[in-house]
Amino acid sequence: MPKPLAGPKSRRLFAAAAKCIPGGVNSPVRAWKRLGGQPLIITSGKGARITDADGRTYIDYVLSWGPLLHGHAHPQVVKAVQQAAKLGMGFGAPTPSEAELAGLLVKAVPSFDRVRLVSSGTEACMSALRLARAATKREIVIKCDGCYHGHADHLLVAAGSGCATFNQPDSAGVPAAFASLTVSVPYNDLAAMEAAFAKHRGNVAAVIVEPVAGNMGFVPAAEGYLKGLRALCTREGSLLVLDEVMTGFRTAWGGEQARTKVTPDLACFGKVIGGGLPVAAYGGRRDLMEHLAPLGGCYQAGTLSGNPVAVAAGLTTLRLAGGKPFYVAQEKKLRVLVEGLKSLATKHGVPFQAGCIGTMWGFFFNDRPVTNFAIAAQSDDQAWTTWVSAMVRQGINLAPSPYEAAFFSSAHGKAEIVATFAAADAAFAEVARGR
Ligand code: KE4
Repeated sequence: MPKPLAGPKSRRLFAAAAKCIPGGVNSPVRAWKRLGGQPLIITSGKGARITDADGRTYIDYVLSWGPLLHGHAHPQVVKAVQQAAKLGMGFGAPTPSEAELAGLLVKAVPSFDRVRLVSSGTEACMSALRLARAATKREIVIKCDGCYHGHADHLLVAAGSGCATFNQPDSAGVPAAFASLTVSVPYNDLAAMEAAFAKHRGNVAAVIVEPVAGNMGFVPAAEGYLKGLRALCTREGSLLVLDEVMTGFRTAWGGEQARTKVTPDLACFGKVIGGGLPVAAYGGRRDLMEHLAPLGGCYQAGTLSGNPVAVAAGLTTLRLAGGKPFYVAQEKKLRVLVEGLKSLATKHGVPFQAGCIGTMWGFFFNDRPVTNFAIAAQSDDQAWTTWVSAMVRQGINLAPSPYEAAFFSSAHGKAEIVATFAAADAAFAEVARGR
């Protein structure tokens, strides 16, 4: 059995945590089950790097699962949070900053006439679908196998991310009646979507989809797929909901809907718009959003929605990016990393797929392009485990599941890319030896 990836202090701290927290983690995918089940305990981060309890540093491509567009503890983000906190941690009342963030989102996101701030992607997706059902007076929601839209009961159907990691795409505790109104079809398959509409004609409230799937690994929408979904929903009188919790201001300024010019009826954002603190949002056309209380009969609420300290982190993060040029520049750097990894895999004869959009990327140990969850699940698990373990051992932090995406930040530069190549070269060699 290879040496555990976590050092002695991490192991001690994890054992203590497991005495109070189920599985020692506050979110299952952090449990590192596929990497030996003993996660690193992280004590700090700065720029592109994190440090664990044993003082080891790692170039980080998890970036808190996507929020950290500018790396860890960016000085201007930290300063904004400190200044906001000094004015009070929150008031349960409207504040100037939440309206500023809402204004920035409405200006940047093509589908947003109105936006409601919440505290997590789960809340954003759950609320957007409640609104879709209220506005259309229909019940069925169609999602895609391997896409993950948070852990609301009715969305834990054929779900990705941690659900797929633990082979639990449907969760215990969700009554069949709750799940029965959710239909899941393969991603990138318009014929399957058409068939689902035919089966539930007149009762489909919404289709919810990740415009770039990041919870079955990194799987971009196929050419024409999003446009096809848009046309189908328009024809059927259903709402297209883009779950941009991961892609929002990660792949492009304004999200994938800005980059692809496919405008949904509603969209969900999170992660980057909170800059690492709990901010998420859902929004869309004014006529839809005005179904929400206090204007309409669709209820959604939240104690910490629009919290000024969290909003300060999100606003500063978005202002630091500022617009499209930031993503063009970052993608240019990230493409060097991705193409270099592909070249190293080829050098060692290891079947490897990799891609990137904006500052989001991912890879599969597969000999063919991955376009949906079923193909993702056929990837070489042993190769993934060997390679990722070897990368972590050499100081490169990657998601502990093959059903996740990877991320890049403006703090990642040439030094990080060169160090990643050196680690990857040795890791691919280890995979090749084991084949
Ligand atoms: P949260 O409730 O975790 O903030 O967001 C749920 C969510 C919704 N939609 C998409 C596309 C998402 O990726 C997520 C959450 N992403 C996972 C990682 N794939 C969060 C990490 C975790 O669950 O610990």
